[in-house]
Amino acid sequence: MKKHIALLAIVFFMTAAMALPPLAPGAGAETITLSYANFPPAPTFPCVQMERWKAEVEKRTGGQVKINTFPGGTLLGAKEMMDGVEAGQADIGNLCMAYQPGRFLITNATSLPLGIPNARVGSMVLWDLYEKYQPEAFAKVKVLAMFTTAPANIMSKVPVRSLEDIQGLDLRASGGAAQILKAWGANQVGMPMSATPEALQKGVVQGLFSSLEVMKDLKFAETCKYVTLTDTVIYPFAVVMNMDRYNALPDDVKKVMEDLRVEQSLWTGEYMDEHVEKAVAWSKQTHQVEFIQLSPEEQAKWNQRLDPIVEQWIQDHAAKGIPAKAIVEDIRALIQKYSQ
Ligand code: 3IO
Repeated sequence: MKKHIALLAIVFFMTAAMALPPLAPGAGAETITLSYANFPPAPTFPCVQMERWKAEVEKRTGGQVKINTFPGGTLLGAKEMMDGVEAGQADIGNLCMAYQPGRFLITNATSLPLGIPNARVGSMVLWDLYEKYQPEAFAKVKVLAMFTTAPANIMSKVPVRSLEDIQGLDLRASGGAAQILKAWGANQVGMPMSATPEALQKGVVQGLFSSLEVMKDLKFAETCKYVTLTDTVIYPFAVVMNMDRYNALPDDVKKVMEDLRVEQSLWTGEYMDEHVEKAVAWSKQTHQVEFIQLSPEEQAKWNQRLDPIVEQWIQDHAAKGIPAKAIVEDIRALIQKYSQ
């Protein structure tokens, strides 16, 4: 009998606690619920950073804002992000700019072979470039964060030790990274990361060109037993919010999101860099993946193939009325600034 009363008391107090309104700031205000769409599976870095942002926003608004996250393309797919957020199908979305290369012309310049050394530097360079040029492509949304991957390397089922080995090899990449694969002579196959596990499984591609943390997060180390280290280009990402939905937020909530923009971008870059290191160690230990380091002479041959890319990009984009030369110079200067 005593036991029952104790149990009833516990249930009563738990129910009462759950029914209590969240504490300040914004205590008493109605809860604002926002949806956040993402395209790859939950263990990958875009979703890890999404959960971190959700937790920070919920904490800093004292529970006034609740974020419902949708990983794995369950709300919007990889190429639907920008249109879907603009149309309000999701309140917030995480997108990879490489999947619509013709849409994000200015910010995609960060995926030219200009030597971004890591994701931390890449993310800060991308953020500053966005702030300076305020690209038209993002005019209809509120940008909540921008970050990049670590530089891309070749993950493959067959060893790639020389330029000869990569000729005609079916490798997956997107955007700026895809241009690099073409220049090296691979048969470049374009698709988002979210489609890559199946393409590898079915043998549609023999490997991919991206940052190495996916060796662990998407278990590519099980099929790709070789990595050729090239540390070539990054993939740029953005987190965007529906503009009307953002404008309708109370000022204190806007401030929380505003304050998080650079912090979240930096957090994600640093998380990525640390996670790549862990994934490399894990791939060697758990799956005996061979990491191939090109000789300096071989590396020089690979780099030589990339020489025309930046000049060509400047020509093509200047013809479209974009200050292409200034953008490339800015990226070079920002890399210097953030590498110190
Ligand atoms: C990426 C995209 C989704 C999940 C994990 C990821 N790691 C690196 C990328 C970059 C990218 O978008 C791509 O397609 O290689």
